[in-house]
Amino acid sequence: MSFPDGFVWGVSTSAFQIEGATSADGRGPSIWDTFLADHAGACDHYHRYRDDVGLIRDLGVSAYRFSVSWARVLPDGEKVNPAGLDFYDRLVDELLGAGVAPYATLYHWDLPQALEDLGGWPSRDTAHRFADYAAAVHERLGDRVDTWFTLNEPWVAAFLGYGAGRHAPGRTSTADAFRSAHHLLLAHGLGARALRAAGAAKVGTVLNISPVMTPAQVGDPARPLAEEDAEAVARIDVLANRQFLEPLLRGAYPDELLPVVERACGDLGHVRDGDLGIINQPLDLLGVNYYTPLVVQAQPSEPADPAWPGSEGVLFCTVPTAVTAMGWPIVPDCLTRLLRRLSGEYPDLDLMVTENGADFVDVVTGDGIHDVDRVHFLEEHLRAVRSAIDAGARVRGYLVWTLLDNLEWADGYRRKFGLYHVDFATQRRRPKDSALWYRDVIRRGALPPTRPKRPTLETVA
Ligand code: GBH
Repeated sequence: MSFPDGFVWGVSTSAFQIEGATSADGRGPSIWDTFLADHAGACDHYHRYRDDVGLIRDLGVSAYRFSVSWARVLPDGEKVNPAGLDFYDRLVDELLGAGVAPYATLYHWDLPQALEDLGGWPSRDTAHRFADYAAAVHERLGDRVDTWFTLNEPWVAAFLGYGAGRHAPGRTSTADAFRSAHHLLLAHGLGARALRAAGAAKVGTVLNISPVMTPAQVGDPARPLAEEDAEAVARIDVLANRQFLEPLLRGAYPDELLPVVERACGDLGHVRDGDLGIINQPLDLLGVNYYTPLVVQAQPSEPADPAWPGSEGVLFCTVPTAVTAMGWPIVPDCLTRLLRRLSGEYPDLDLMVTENGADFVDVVTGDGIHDVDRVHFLEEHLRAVRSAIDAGARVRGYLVWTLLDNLEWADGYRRKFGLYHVDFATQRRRPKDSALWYRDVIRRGALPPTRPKRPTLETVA
């Protein structure tokens, strides 16, 4: 079970989830500061980044994917705050000193509140502001950062933030969700162009592509579908995946999407001539965040879910597989299928798993943090990546979500995805068994021959 030479092992985080220090050195508020009451401390990474880079180095990873807080760099959305950039300057130097390649994500959901006040993502101007912001960050870090991701999961930002209101800024308009999705894509295109013009070595973006299937297909992918179930699967695949993949990689929206957008928005006026050409920039790398599949079936009486405009008659299903603590079904085989699908449809595209991980309840004892469920989860998903590579998928690396237990957005601090445990009262970090296991995998460049056993009642006592 070894991985190709040059395979990138890494770990991912995002600014809002770990940095804290929300008013330090001139940072302005972001939409997530406004949306969440209890958020100011997070992991205090802003002050502890040196120690945290030590933890990253201890893992032996070759890459660390972090995100830049737009509200540190442009607190009022307009004027660059050099002190905000200083933080990333120090972080990048610390990473390079530790032998870890910095991968910068420019937008992981934390829009400056000042730009939300001017209209946020439903406003076209935000895409142009993003390009200016990208250029400002590149100007400071571009001599040392080679790999740039414009956006993280635009589906979430648009449809949970502006459609379902479950994420910041908490707005509930399907029209605004579709306009946001388009403007996020446009921001990617304008940002990618600005980065490229400034000499960025590698430009990519990150999507949460979700394999879509019926409950029966979870265990049996080849299972033939009833016509109405095939239609339900196709409809959700358009909204979740093709809405983003096709403009980015083919320069066109799927035909099936446009009537849905037109119905929600009244017209297609926000999609202007030339936009798709801007969105369709050459991509050096597509980041894929994978956690769990979307499982659906036809159910005529079902109303549309606000996060899925046009999903009338589609039921989102649970499946009788193992689940994480958040209830997300654990289906590693879907990661293989997803990577193979992408490499099949886009044979020249380099892929990277930019997030994969899980929330579990960890067993904290005096002698360590025991998270055998997470070890098993990671192991099974790495096997799935390996199977995809064997089948010819161009997967260049794998980054675990995430370094530290952190602020899990609307779910707060109770969700634990970290390789390192954080005691939020003291900010003490301790490696979980999964951190030690991952370090061993990286050292070997392969999965160890045996996997750790789940403790029995006897061994626990
Ligand atoms: C990632 O998103 C994020 O990039 C990361 O910041 C986060 O910490 C990590 O996952 C763990 O959650 O029930 O309709 O609200 C994961 C993609 C898509 C998963 C939306 C949760 C909830 C859908 N997410 N999904 S809904």
